[in-house]
Amino acid sequence: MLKKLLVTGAAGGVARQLRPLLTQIAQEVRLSDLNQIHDLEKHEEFIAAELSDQEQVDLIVEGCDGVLHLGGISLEDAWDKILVSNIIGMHCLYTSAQKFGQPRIIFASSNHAMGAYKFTDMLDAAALPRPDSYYGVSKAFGEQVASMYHDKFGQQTLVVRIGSCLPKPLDPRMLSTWLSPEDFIRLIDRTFAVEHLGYTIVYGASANTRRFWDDRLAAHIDWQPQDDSEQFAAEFSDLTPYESAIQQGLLTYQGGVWLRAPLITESLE
Ligand code: NAI
Ligand code: 15L
Repeated sequence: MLKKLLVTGAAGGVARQLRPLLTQIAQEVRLSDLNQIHDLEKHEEFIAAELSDQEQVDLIVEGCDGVLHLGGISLEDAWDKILVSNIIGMHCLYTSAQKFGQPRIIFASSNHAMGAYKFTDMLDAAALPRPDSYYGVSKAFGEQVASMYHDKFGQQTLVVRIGSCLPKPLDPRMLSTWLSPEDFIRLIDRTFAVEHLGYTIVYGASANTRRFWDDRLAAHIDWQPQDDSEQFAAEFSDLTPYESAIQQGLLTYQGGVWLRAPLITESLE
């Protein structure tokens, strides 16, 4: 068990689902975000930090023996916003980690780093990134930052290309991409328990019947997801047109509609 886990992006949707389960992972949890968190449990503390500010990131990383890096822009946005939170932020985090004992890092990458692959493609960790958005590009960049810090300095990271981490799938595509919060916790547990993590990439999806990702290249961490989104399939009234569109190659990209959406061009003011 970790002594102190840092969770960035702790005011966000994924952290909200994981927080009650993190007592399985660490004795103490340090939550950080731009936005304040008020409902702290006994084992939790909160420190506000801007991820692109090196001094602030130093303060949150110091004293932690593991990091769950969820912070950043989590959807497509203007390039300059993505640049600050996801690109500069990633550099600050890895710079701090080198100063403070190289805590293992879990980097919340995204399926949108691979979102231009087709639904009919079965991807593993050796597949090259094919981002579908500025956001996806920033996640591919983040993965490469983690890779470089591993090769140069031995920093260990789990890159998890999260599909859709929600209490349940919200549309038919998520029957393939859904990651239950419980399976995410199982993954976090394995990441900190395994003797040698190195630089490992996994696809963050539960054991879904319709999964299109293959995690055999990460077999050394022995993550065994247990949930299957098929239990929710009946909630989508008619899957037939959707399934036949996939079969005909019309439906299309693993990242859904993102590849075909226009880029957001207005800038930060
Ligand atoms: P979210 O948008 O709900 O939470 C992200 C948090 O990061 C927010 O609370 C925000 O205030 C904080 N943040 C943004 N920029 C910041 C900055 N510059 N400094 C400090 N804090 C900053 O996102 P969610 O859904 O919780 O996702 C968590 C992570 O997982 C994100 O990195 C996202 O890209 C990734 N992810 C999530 C998926 C999902 O299904 N929810 C799927 C794939 C990836
Ligand atoms: C993501 O990367 C987003 O952060 C999340 O909000 C969802 O859109 C998810 O991917 C998805 O593709 O379902």
